[in-house]
Amino acid sequence: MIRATKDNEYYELTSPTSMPKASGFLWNEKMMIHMNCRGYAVAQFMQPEPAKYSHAPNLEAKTFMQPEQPYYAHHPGRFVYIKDEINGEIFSAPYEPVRKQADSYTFAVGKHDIRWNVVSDDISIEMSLRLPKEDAMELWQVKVKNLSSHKRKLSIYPYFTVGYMSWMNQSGTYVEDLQGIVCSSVTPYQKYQDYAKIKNYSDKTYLLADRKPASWEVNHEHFEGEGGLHAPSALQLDALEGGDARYETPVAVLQYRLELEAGEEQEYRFIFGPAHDEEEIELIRQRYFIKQNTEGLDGFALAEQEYAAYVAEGQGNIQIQTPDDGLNNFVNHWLPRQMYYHGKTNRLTTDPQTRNYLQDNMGMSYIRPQIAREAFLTALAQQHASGAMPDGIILHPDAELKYINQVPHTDHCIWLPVCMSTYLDETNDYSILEEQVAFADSEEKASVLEHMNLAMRWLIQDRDHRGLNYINQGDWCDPMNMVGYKGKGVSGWLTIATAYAFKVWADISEQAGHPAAAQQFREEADRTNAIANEYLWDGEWYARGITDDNVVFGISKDQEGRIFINPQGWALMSGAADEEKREKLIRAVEEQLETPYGVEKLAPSFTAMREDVGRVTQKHPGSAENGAVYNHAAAFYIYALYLVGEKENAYRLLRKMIPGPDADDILQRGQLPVFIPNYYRGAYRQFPRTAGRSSHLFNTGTVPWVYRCLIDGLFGLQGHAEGLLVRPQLPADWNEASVTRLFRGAELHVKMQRDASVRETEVYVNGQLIEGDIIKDVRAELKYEVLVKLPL
Ligand code: CEZ
Repeated sequence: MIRATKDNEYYELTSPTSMPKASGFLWNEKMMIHMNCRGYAVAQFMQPEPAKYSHAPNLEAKTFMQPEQPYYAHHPGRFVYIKDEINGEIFSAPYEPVRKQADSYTFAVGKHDIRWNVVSDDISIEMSLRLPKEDAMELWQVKVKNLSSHKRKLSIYPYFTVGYMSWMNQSGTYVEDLQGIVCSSVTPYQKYQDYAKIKNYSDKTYLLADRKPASWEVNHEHFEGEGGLHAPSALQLDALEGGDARYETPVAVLQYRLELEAGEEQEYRFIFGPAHDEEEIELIRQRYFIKQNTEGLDGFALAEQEYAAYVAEGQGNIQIQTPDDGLNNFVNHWLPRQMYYHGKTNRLTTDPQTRNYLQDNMGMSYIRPQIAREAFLTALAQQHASGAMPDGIILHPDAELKYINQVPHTDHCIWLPVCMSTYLDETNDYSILEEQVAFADSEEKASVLEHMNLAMRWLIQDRDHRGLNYINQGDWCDPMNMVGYKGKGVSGWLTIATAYAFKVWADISEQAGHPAAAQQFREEADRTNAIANEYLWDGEWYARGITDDNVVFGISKDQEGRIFINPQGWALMSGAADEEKREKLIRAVEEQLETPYGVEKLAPSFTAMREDVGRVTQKHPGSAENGAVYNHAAAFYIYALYLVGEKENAYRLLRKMIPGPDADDILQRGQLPVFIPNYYRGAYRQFPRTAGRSSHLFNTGTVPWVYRCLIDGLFGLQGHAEGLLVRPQLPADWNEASVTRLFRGAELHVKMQRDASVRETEVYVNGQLIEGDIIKDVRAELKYEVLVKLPL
């Protein structure tokens, strides 16, 4: 099987399967390559640190959710193989790894569970996934039913991937007492100081079963064998071999044998998750599978109920009925859920970016305003006495600012008034401004009002001689990192956004009884708008910024990145754009940025690095910030359109955020309308084939802005210090719409309809025409019937 060549220059191997890892290696001054007999390679070169150029198709970063996540045969997954014991045929559910076309297949995404129903050869497999409310684990249910008219003999094999856990230590075995598989590892580390941290990690992965399996396999290679994942060798055997993994890649596979009469069904339940040690796994087993309450329900069953209730807490405060069914469904069911996820989890990070934290809590103002309130106080307690906000907000005592939060961005202060205004609209809780809060670098407390004033003043002083705001290594656009790293470059968007922030803060100050401060900030806003118009207006639209070398960019003479969406929308919000500029920039956006899938963030997308702009230009053209339909930015623009009463443009673009209703549109985006992704591919005019494709990344600041667009814009049912402001902006082809609006404890049933007899909007509350457009004195616990007559 192996032999040396005659001249001993080579060793030869004559089978690719007998020693599948048999390998050789080559090196030179700059690189090495480790090449195995089956064609696999690991190569590394120096630049000067070692780097890879042919990459494993795995996640680049463990803590990060990837856009357009690539999937491949060995990608982590949860599957069940089904084998007919009579004829040996196999299929798998949900679909991978066997990829056998089922007779019927349903994938159902719910609010608190995800289900599949797969029927193949008269066997029905129902899989469902739920989570408990608190614990990190997956609760799986698998039902197997014989749909045929005769008895069936089957084996089913839940196959849960564990994968390559650690190069230091990884193993796995079946543990009889636990009735489950336990895989163990040690998170790799180098510094002994890190031991204190890693020793507490949950480095075990387990699969627990409520029913005793006939057999199991924990060794991934033995399971897969030569058959490959679509026909694993272990499934050819009568019984799995009960293997273990000893510094080998583990897997969790169980085997159950079933004899099902015609019509008979069997049910299996599994728990899959991480744990610290076997004691903890034993406690989980007791709690979820063994102990029962007085009604005979175990923890598994109770967790389902508790989790459903938990998700249901994330109801929004509008229920809508409009002529657009797709919109109704999305707004009533999915949008608040996505918003709640952000507000509850802070995107599963211990140091959320400050702007994300504030905007996610802007969304929480509609669902759990108390949580939003606390978040504003938490953020302000980390402000510097200079007024500057940190790049991230620390939410855990052991947390530190990591990754992007080590890169200085200059926009964080503007989000304070912008996001707080929504909280105040919803709650009218101006008492938050009187709360006393310390600083990151000073124990001395100051009121929230003073903190906010400091933040605004910080924005005023962090400017160049022209009065334009520095960008440093980024603003809202994270990867715009090289415009101003030398300390001179400025952000056009941020300058304009500060003007808007001053206006919002002026309104809040006025309302809080500080008219002089309000006046000052209004003047600041006007001054800033004038500066924007002097240095940033390019004739048809606003520039994005001016680099360290004083080059204005995002303008008509640029070949790539000629126009950026953010300065345009925010200039509508800040009032920088007068009537004429408004018309021009809206036209420019429509002509250059609008696509069937929404407005792009910039166009044309950069196809090469622009070193005075930064890594945003290195992202693939049409992906993410480099010219995708970046929904967060699109939502700002739509909000701006509503602010200036551009209701048709606003609705057209708003609708483009949701996949559908046409089948072609859904297929092109490739996503179910159950969340808004952070982007749809853009570069529509450059790469139409891929335009519209969803990133599938559901972490995005888009959602609270969409909610704001609905509340403040489309339905115009915005909170106000005196009550509820009623200013709908329904698109012209809607004759009616109704909204149930929960507001400060009251429930308002609002019916909006076009009426030929009115020339201006009329609002009737419980049958009475009110003066003006504010429903005043809204009382908690009461219900109101509101009729809004809209002119044709
Ligand atoms: O991150 C988001 C940020 O979380 O990008 C937005 C920014 O406003 C959000 O705060 C726009 O730049 O390259 C990068 O660093 C990217 O910027 C990503 O990290 C991006 C991802 O989409 C994560 O959701």
